[in-house]
Amino acid sequence: MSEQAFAAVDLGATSGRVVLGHLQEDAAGAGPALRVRHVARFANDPVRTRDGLHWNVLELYRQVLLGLAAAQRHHPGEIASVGIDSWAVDYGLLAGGRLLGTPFHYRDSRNEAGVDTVHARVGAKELFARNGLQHLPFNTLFQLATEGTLLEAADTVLLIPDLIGFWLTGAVVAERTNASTTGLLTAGGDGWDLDLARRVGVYPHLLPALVDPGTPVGRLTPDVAETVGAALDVVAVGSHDTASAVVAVPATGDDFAYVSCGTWGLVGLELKDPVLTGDARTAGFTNEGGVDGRTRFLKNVMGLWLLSESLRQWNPAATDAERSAELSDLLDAAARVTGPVAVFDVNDPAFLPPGDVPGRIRNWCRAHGEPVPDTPAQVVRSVVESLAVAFAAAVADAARLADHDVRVVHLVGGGALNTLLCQLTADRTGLPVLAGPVEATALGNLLVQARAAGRLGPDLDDLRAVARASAGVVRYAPRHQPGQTPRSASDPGKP
Ligand code: LFR
Repeated sequence: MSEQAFAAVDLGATSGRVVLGHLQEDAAGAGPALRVRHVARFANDPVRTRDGLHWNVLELYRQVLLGLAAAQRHHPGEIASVGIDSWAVDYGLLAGGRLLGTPFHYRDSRNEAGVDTVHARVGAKELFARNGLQHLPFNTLFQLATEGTLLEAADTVLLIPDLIGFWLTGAVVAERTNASTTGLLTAGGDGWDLDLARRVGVYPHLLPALVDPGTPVGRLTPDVAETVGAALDVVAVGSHDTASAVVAVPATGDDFAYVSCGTWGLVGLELKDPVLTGDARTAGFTNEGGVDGRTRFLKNVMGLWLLSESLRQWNPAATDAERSAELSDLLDAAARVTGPVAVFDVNDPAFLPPGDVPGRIRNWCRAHGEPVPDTPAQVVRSVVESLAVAFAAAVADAARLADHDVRVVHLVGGGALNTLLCQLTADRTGLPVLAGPVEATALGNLLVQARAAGRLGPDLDDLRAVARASAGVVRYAPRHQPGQTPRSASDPGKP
């Protein structure tokens, strides 16, 4: 008999993938595990047109169809369901089922105007009290405030994974974890804040019914099923990629912090309830919705974007493969850099838009009396060092603000492959860092589907046990305590 498999569509800000997970019962006596295979991987290259920076959503959808068709071709009859996750906040507007305009990229500069419009109606303090979100200029409600006549014409707003799900199945839903990043959901995620929506100009009828991760969404429509080769079922997962990644944190107990490290470094805790204090707001923390009603109390730290955008600046024509080879050479060189290393504020909004990130880092350092990194290896070292400092500060702040014990930091996502970053994060936090799984987002997506199919235990702890059995984890011990952080790269600090 063929094995049962689940398909994860995982769309990141720079690339997307379709991944298959086969559930293996009791792998080598360690309990069930998911054997994860990549079926398709494709670039996600934004496109700038006269009106701004956009996602190429039609190309993404085409790649999803190709990926699902390939999965079905290689594993006919095995795929029990499909789950979709992506980055948060961005959306398509629809009228009568038609997409109105091309979705904007959250790094487009239009958002500042939206912030002013919204804040003129609802102040920052009240917003945080209602939606619990860190102020990020790209939160959906600020973006919607820039839409003007298009919003008037629309009858539905769908976040990106829900839009892909709609094209696949025809079902119109808003998955709750991702809906929590819009700024229009009540803190704690009970429902849309319709009063707030009205005050910021979003008609309640635009907001679809909320569904929880694990809920069946629908079946591929007949024409899509013909393209893919089977009438597969789509199941809601933690469709915010970070929510899926947090599900796959291979933690035991709750005294852990996580860094979900890809384009962004999402640093924080999993809690039962939101933290809505003034201190949490001014420290820039967010309360996003997690799977099973948990709160993801975290901070958006700039993340590996600083490296990917620097590489793009240094070699704009490089292919994906060339870029990852260059990155690995540069990280080796960065680990060997000696002399003082600049530590800059990675969260400075200057680093948000695409462009000359190395130049902006040098400007920041000049303006703040830091040594100015010159060579690419020095820039990379400075980025990695500064990310580790920001991660450590966010872990300490989260623990303090939520009054929560943290004994270990789980670093998941692509950043788990960056040994320098993992070691420096252990050094700067003074805590052990457990790095992996690298594919936490896809794994979390698959785990929620396997549970919905009745194949796994009911609790997040059950899912995390499967995550532990499914992926390797590397341990980094701190080489010194946080108070003894070195200023010189050649001095890793006292053991
Ligand atoms: C990570 C992420 C973050 C979100 C940012 C923008 O991929 O989803 O959680 O703040 O992208 O959507």
